[in-house]
Amino acid sequence: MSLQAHLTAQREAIDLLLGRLLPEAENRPAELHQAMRYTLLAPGKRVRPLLTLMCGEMLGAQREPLLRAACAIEMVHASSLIMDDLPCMDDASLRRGKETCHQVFGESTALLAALGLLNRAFGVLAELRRQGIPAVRAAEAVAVLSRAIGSEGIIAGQAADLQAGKGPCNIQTLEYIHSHKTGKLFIASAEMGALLAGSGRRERKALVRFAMNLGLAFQIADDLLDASADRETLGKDVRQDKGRTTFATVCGVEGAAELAGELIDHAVEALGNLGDKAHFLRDLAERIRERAA
Ligand code: GRG
Repeated sequence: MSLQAHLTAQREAIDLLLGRLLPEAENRPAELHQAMRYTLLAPGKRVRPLLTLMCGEMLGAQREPLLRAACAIEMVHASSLIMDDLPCMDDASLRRGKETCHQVFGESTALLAALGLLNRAFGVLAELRRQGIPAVRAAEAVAVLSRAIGSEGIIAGQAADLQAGKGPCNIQTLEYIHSHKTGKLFIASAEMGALLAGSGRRERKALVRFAMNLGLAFQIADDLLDASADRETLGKDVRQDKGRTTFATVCGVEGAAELAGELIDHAVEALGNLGDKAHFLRDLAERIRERAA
């Protein structure tokens, strides 16, 4: 099967289950559930849950619990997008081709929707026991996600980003910000797949290295697109980075693309021992290389 056909089928399965894992839009409090569904079900690329599925399926995880864990990851991502767009953060008006959650539902409902999604993500993981996943493994999945989000994970990256503000920052700080804001959830996505497959340390370590490099390369591509593409194409506000230090401002456009290419090389290297079964992961990495080129 081609990567494209595989991605389309996987995205459909993710979208279907995402819709089923949240309360219906008319369930009380209806506005809150509408807001949660609004951002979660809007057309995103679903890169992180795809990564979970690819890693887990490659290593032999069971389909249903794996798909649920992948959806939990996407819930966290959607939660972070809602919060990131708030006036106290990026103050954005367009996300996933639609008005941002707070613009449609108001700030307080958007904040509650973000919290609701975050909470539901942990619930979905805890409920994996009902899918036959041993309690110890479900608890480990909760721990993996909690570490990725926490004050030494995504939240650390966001705090450092806010602190850096529009002032200059060096490449080390920039790397810290994005390896946390973006990289940590990529890592958790891959680890979750390996964990649900019951993989050993070596495979897990290889996938963590793969995802760490992939996540940073993805962020560089995001920076480059923010500077070059238009709002309609990306479906979100562009030039949000204006005045901010980005990989493109520190390394120049060509230098940033080169750096992304090097990171993709490292990501692919990390898959070395996994052999041919990692072909979808290699293809995904190449897609991200093209995105940054
Ligand atoms: C609640 C987890 C959580 C965190 C709170 C607001 C915040 C702290 C962190 C912001 C994290 C963030 C939004 C990082 C940006 C990552 C990024 C590259 C987003 C764009 O991802 P895409 O391109 O978007 O995959 P789609 O819409 O396709 O899913």
